[in-house]
Amino acid sequence: MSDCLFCRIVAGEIPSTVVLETDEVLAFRDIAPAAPTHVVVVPKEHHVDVVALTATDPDLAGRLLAAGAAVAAQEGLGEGFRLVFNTGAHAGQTVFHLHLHVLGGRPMSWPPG
Ligand code: D5M
Repeated sequence: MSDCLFCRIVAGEIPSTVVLETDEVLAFRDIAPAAPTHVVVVPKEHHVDVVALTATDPDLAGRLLAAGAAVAAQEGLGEGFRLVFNTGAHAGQTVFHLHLHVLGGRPMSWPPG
């Protein structure tokens, strides 16, 4: 999808700071970090959200989670981290290409805002 921001990052048309890449997923630093470590992990294939991905390819959803865990380990987040799928406008999703937020490096509160 040529008008999708994260498809364009996957295609290399928009620069990003990549921290992990496989055949299927790309992980890069969030441009507006909400924590000292903030990485987004995206499937290279376009899926709108986690509902769409689990409906069509639940195995890839599992591998996306594994990539998120690998990023957390690589980033040294052994004290704790958060994996977040904002899903839909009410949840704060602004980019409608599925992405897993990996957040860490500071204590976090609950519930989220
Ligand atoms: O999260 C969308 C996230 O995408 C948000 O945290 C900012 C991030 N973002 C937006 N543009 C870029 C670029 N160009 N590089 C890296 N990160 C970016 P959401 O859950 O949809 O609110």
